[in-house]
Amino acid sequence: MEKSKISDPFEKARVEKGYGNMDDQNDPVTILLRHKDVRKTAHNWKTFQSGGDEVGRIVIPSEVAIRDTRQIPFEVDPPLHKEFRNLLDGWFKRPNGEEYQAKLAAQIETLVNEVLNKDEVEVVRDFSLKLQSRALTLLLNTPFSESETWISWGTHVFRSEGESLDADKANVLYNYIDEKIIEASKNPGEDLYSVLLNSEVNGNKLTHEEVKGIMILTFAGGRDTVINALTNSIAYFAEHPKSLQAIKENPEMINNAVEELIRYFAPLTHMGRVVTEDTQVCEHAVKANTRVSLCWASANRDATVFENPNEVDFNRKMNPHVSFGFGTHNCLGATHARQIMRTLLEILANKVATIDIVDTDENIEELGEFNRKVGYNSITVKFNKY
Ligand code: EMZ
Repeated sequence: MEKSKISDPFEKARVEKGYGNMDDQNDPVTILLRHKDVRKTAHNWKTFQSGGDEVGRIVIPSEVAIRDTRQIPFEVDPPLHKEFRNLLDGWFKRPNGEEYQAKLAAQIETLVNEVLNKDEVEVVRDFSLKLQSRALTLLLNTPFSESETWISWGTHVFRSEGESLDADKANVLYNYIDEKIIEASKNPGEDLYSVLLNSEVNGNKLTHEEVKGIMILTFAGGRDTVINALTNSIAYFAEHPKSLQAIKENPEMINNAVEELIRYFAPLTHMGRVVTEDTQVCEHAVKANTRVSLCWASANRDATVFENPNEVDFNRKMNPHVSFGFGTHNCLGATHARQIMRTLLEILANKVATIDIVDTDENIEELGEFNRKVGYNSITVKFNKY
């Protein structure tokens, strides 16, 4: 089997019944698998809630045990959700700006030059994590040097090797953010902390806790997801050098290529919702106060929507993938993530002729009856110049 392949473990269950089951810390989850059901459920925020009292419960694995701060706007439902999105959307669309893009391209070019001069590179730690952390300094508008601290935290802020939830690690992030908020309130600058401290929602200044919730989401939500997207892209191009050449020859295909890679990789497998009343999904009864999950990874391979869903096809015409979620809670960081991917593809296509895979250790998620490869714990490659 190709090493870069991300197979679809959900197909049989998706076709036969439309859902699967998993346990998570004694709080079971009904995993919704069909594109239509996933979108419908994502839309229905009244019956399938993101907010609610138990902060961290919609994440799988649940973060109830390691987090008290509500991530905003991710764990807030309408109508308040909209107020926060209105406040944040403009800031998170800055990656569309020319100056931002030039800075991002310069960062990525430096990093690609660095790895081109090495014999072997472990991509997760020495490429993707660095790229993600450095790019985050642009999104937050903080000094570049902060990225050194973030890189030292490793790929996930709540998980460590061997531990799916690591409270000590989470506290490192919480303390860091607390400190930065206090600093910004004493000495306001032009970074996201300062901007938020100066903002109002519904006529009230944001509290420390609200700013913290937005910042935790910004750090956690776009971390392993972006790292998976970047690392999987490198693995893909290692095994499909012609696709990289095609991009070099036809740079106008980059946007489609990025959407297709993101569909195929689905860097975030699924996201939960808490059911507020007894109801039904795909003719299956679900009880109030249980959890369902919207399985983006499965929806993206639904053959009723995507032709040859298990193939990466940069010329795909219709691509209504749900890798950035769907409906109310569509990904706030999507503009940034897309810009990172586009820039990476452009620079790789121009500088890298081929990539050799030396060694891989896959990251397999265990989801009850399903096991899904989401990326790599590590993958060592050699980048070859033109
Ligand atoms: C949460 C989540 C958001 C969660 C879009 O996803 O990402 C996960 O990696 C975090 O653990 O807390 O931010």
